[in-house]
Amino acid sequence: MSDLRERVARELERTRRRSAVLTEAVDDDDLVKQHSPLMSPLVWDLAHIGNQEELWLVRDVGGREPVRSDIDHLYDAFRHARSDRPALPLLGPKEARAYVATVRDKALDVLLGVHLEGRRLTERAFAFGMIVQHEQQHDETMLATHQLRAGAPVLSAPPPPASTVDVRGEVLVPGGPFTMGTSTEAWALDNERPAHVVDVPAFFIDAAPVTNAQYAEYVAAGGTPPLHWVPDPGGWLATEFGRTAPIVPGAPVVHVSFQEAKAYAAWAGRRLPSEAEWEKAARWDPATGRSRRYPWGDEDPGPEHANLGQRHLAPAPVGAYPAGASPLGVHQLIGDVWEWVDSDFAGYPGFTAFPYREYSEVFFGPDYKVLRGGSFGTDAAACRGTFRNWDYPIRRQIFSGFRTARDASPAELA
Ligand code: AVJ
Ligand code: FE
Repeated sequence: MSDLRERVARELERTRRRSAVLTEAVDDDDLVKQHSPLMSPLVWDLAHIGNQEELWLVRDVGGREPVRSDIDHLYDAFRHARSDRPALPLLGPKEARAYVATVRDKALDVLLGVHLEGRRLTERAFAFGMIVQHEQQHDETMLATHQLRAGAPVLSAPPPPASTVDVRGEVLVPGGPFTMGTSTEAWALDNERPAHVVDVPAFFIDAAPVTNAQYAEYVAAGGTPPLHWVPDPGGWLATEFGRTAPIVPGAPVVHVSFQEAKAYAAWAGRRLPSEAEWEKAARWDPATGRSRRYPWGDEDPGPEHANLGQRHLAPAPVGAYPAGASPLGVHQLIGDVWEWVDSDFAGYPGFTAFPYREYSEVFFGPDYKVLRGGSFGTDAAACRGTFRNWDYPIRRQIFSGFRTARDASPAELA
């Protein structure tokens, strides 16, 4: 097998192991029931993962006969809202598992036979990379469903690393142009393309995401507690994956809506960064003027760089990832918590929908706000310095936090 073919097969396999963990940790009742009207039953996500793989890899790339064309409509996310999915005649747990396994066998067979080389290499290899990212994104969605599930804990992981450096205050990002988005990142999705130059005036950005301790002050002043916080005479507790424990003061706050993030920033006399500001803080290297793939450089994320991939089931305290900081000293931009930015989800100049409008273009507009950087539940395959996530501004069942920013005054630049 070629290197690319082997790498794709390994990524498909690694990703399927994660889906298995998330769907085998609970019993069949828990798989088919709806844990929140905001989420699909886990068994829907599982069969939807298989159906997307059937549509893109087995039918489109492979040109094979359908495995189950009779169920396409059940797993079309545009056809049925999440709240309506439990009432559909969905595949049961056993059928769903058999279905995704059959589709996977055929997809691997397509992978063996397809010409990855040649003119259509990018398109064909890209379809496999997109399926890996799609499954990982649904795995993160299933992790958020686990977070909403009542009952005894079923998932476990070692605690995140401790803080080893003191990170506080803000960092000045000098004004001037930088390259936003990408035209060269192999697995980047349509909405991350193309690379384009944006002139960003000087601004200050928090060196770390807003912490539980900082956010608790805002709650004491009348702000809304994050989802999953529980009041206790001794302070705030949080229930996470079935375990209730005191909030970790130094860890980034999680499960906050865009609206509350924005209100917090105003209360603190600051504002949220724009999407361009966030990406400049994350990627711009003042020494070369180049935009890096990640804050720490061009290497793929390792466990020393960022809290990604469900290795831990919580954000790590601020100061736990010094090796992941940007050249300007901005920490934990990648991993831990998705960060709300004050920008609507829109196409970059020169945007072209690929492979079709339904992936991102139909979501462009003022209804959705952008989140950047990925969370502890985001896999590295679905997280880049250019990666863009989006959601409604009221949503907080996702692993969402934020950091704040402010304009730099002329006096501060002199
Ligand atoms: C990019 C996370 C907003 O889950 O709605 C999954 C990804 N698109 N299936 C979502 C996605 C189609 C998407 N987000
Ligand atoms: Fe999907």
